[in-house]
Amino acid sequence: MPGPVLVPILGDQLSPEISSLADRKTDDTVILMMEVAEETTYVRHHKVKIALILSAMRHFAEELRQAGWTVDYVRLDDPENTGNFTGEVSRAVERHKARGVQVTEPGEWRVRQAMEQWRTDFPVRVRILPDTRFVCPLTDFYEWAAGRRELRMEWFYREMRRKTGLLMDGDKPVGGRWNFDAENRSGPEKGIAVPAIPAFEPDDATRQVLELVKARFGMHFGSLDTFAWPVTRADAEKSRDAFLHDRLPLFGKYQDAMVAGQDFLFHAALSPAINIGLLDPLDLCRRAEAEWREGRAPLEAVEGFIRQIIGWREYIRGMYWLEMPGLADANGLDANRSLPEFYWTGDTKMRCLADCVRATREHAYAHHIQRLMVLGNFALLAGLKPQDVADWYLVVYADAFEWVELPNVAGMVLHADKGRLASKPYAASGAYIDRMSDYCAKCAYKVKQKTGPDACPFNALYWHFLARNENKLAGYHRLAQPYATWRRMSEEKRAEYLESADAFLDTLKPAEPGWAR
Ligand code: FAD
Ligand code: DLZ
Ligand code: SF4
Repeated sequence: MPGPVLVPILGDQLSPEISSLADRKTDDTVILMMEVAEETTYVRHHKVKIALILSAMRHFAEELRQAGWTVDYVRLDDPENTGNFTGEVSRAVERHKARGVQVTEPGEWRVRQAMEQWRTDFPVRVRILPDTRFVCPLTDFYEWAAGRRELRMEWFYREMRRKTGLLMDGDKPVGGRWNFDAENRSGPEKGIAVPAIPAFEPDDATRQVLELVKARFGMHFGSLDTFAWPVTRADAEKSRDAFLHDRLPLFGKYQDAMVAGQDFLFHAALSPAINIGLLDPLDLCRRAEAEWREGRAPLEAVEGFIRQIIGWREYIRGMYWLEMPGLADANGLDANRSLPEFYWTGDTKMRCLADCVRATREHAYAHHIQRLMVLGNFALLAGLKPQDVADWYLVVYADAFEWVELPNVAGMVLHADKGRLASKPYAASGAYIDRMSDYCAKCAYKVKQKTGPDACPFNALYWHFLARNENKLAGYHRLAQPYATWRRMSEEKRAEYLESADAFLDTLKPAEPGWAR
């Protein structure tokens, strides 16, 4: 009798519809799930992220067994555990006398390289299948990108709308427009009632994992005290439904707003569940569309939400595979300052940054505009090294996998890819943060003051950034106006900005090595 086919399922492939299982029968297949040291420490992930993934893996193994599959589950503390995917798949091929290995492609370049090696190193046939949980197959993305001078998300997004039929009226967008972003820009309004997001009490399996993480990864960044993420499909679906009913209607309006202490606002907080496979992104979009069709959510909110998923998320994934491996080393603006320590400790007088780091430490989550316009904007303006910044984002967020983290950091935030992804850097002074948040009123710095030790540091850093990158960025059409303003300033004014920024940058204490790797 030939042995079974071995199907390794990775920690972010927790979907019953995963392509590696699509043509398999339960009586001829062994599913392999592996908790391995290399994945838990290739960066020193936030404790919450490790707990989420290991607990979700254990629950998924149970879900598969209930559905009749044979699951071979290797735990982190198994004494025979080799500590990496290759070692564990190799051992399992031997253990089960498998006649072949069938696996869905991984989300990270690093793992893809290892898997390619399996084809030559293992004594059995290895099939690597496309990940069909994405709307746009990579081959289609490469075709879309080929020959285009500019790869803009907006054009790609329209293709995805046509392909899925989401929010379409025949071949026209519903409401006569593709994009309702102009309606989605409110700052925080006093007294807005923000619905709480569902919190899930850890069950026995999760409690065991929390103990394991405390014991083994206690020195990693982050707190486990408020761990409440969904780790099962059923709980992820409860989270999804709560978002669709309670928060989607105001998602668009407050998408760019920031309120101190309100860590989720009207955001979905579903990215961890989507990225590890507990929720299907296209199904989520169809449900969001139904909310609009049934009159329960306005078009601008639903369009904005769907754009994030079939637009940004898919586009980011395509760009990752298109630009790797070079993207990991890109440094188009020659930014070389080390990551300041406050990214890990939150110990800074800048209230916006301190609040974003606090939320990140507590939940392994910060919402998009905090990641982009506070934490990311600071990294851009201060000229932080892209690789330091990318490591930080990969460590601290529960939804962080390199395919989605790196293009957002190197492309969207730091312009390290020289504008392949975004048409201009998202640089902003304190005025933007003041308009979109309630941070500045109680900050130790004065947002309206431009220079000097009491001035909001973002103000002088903004001009410092533009001045030091003038030869690289002055030609950008969308930066013409700020550069014209800079040139109109008196010599003294310009010198005052640059001195003020330099004095602030000199106060930054670099992080000790060892936080991320
Ligand atoms: P919502 O604001 O409610 O958005 C809905 C969904 O849209 C998200 O769940 C997500 O699936 C998708 N989405 C929105 N924006 C993006 C985007 N720019 N790229 C990809 N998907 C998007 N997202 C990750 O999933 N993992 C990451 O590691 C990650 N790193 C980021 C790093 C930086 C510097 C920036 C600026 C953004 C990053 N994002 C990342 C994108 C985005 O910030 C998160 O997806 C979002 O904050 C998740 O929270 P939410 O589910 O409440 O999202
Ligand atoms: C992130 C992560 C962690 C912390 N641990 C594991 C693990 O022990 N086993 C596993 O299969 N996957 C884990 N993951 C997710 C992987 O890092 C992820 O599947 C790869 O990076 C490919 O995207
Ligand atoms: Fe942040 Fe500046 Fe506002 Fe302080 S004043 S919260 S540093 S933007």
